[in-house]
Amino acid sequence: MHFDSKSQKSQERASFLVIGGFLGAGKTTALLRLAQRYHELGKRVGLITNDQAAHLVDTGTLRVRGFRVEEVAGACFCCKFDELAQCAERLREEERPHVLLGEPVGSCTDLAATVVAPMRTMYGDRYDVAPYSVLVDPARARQIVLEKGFGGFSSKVAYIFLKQLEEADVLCLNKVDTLTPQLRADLMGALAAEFPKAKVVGTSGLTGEGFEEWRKLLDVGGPAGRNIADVDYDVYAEGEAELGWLNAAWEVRSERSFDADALVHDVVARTSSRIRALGHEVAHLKAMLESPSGTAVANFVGAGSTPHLSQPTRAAVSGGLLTLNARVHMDPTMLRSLADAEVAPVLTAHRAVGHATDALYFRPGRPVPTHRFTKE
Ligand SMILES: Nc1nc2c(ncn2[C@@H]2O[C@H](COP(=O)(O)OP(=O)(O)OP(=O)(O)O)[C@@H](O)[C@H]2O)c(=O)[nH]1
Ligand SMILES: [Mg+2]
Repeated sequence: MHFDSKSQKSQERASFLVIGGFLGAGKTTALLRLAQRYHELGKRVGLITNDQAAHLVDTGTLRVRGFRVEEVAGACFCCKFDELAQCAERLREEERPHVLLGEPVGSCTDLAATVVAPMRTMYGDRYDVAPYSVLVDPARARQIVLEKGFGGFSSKVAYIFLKQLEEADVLCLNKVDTLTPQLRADLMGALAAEFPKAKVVGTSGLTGEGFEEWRKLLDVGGPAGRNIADVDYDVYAEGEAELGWLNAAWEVRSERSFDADALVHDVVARTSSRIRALGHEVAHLKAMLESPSGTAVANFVGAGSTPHLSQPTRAAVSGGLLTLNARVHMDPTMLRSLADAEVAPVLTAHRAVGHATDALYFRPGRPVPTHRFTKE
């Protein structure tokens, strides 16, 4: 297709896909797989990430794969709706994407009312807003949906997790590669029974299982953001504020070379092990080392999992920028001190030194959405 004028350019419609779900559910991994699939199908793709603060591992993870990524930082999409709309518009003008994919903050809920429905209603002239997908980590679903527990968090954090499921148009039981057939059937059955308004699909961002079925559901369209949940903003705000947030960065260098993959893995393993030893639940801990030889990323998502190198570089490097993003059920000041104390010996073990460049640590503030659309 040719675009001869700016007006034709701005008439092009794009699909707008919001992929939600709790911290660590696999949103960024899924976004990347979907983006790659759309690219294979000849579609241009734009991505929008979101966090309560700057220095995002997710943005680095996606940019390094060659996609254009815009970032809404400083608050969630719902509280920065106008910025989300501007990012989308910038991508639309500059990249003319067929598909826009947005990843909201994993501790947010009420997104059907505050993001999906406003986008559909206010920008329906330029976007086909797809059904709202929520990814579910099976280990957390087992704890909170099947066993009716709180997943190592408090009842208020579990409340957010359940509200996220309630407002989904499509529920993806993700990471099905980790499940026995019996547990998979039990979880699929429980999700379908407890959230009957949603279509339930089994997916794996690692193997790609279920992604075509899911993508077709998104491409066909249908109701988007119409499952508005009744959300108690006091409980929601208190639940979010129980999570300590840390985005920290270090300039790392070494007289000799070190293994980038082993370094990020060890940062995550050592830090998460210390947090768990103190009795706190990790929602997501991610470490990224950006160097001229590539970007290495490691993650730990709690719920009985083990540290995982999600993006290897297989490179020996002499330095780079190390970024740590931690979302943990603990005091953020303690989290910051703990991270400083645990990262230093890992660097020493790899014969590297680190200079802390930045550290943002806080509890997320009360969500105050720009819009809340509850009716057609
Ligand atoms: N086994 C398995 N692991 C997965 C799958 N999808 C993602 N992961 C892993 O889960 C961890 C978290 O994945 P992310 O994609 O970063 O999760 P997220 O939902 O974007 O996390 P936040 O941005 O912190 O909310 C990483 O270690 C991924 O490699 C999957 O389908 N199967
Ligand atoms: Mg992510």
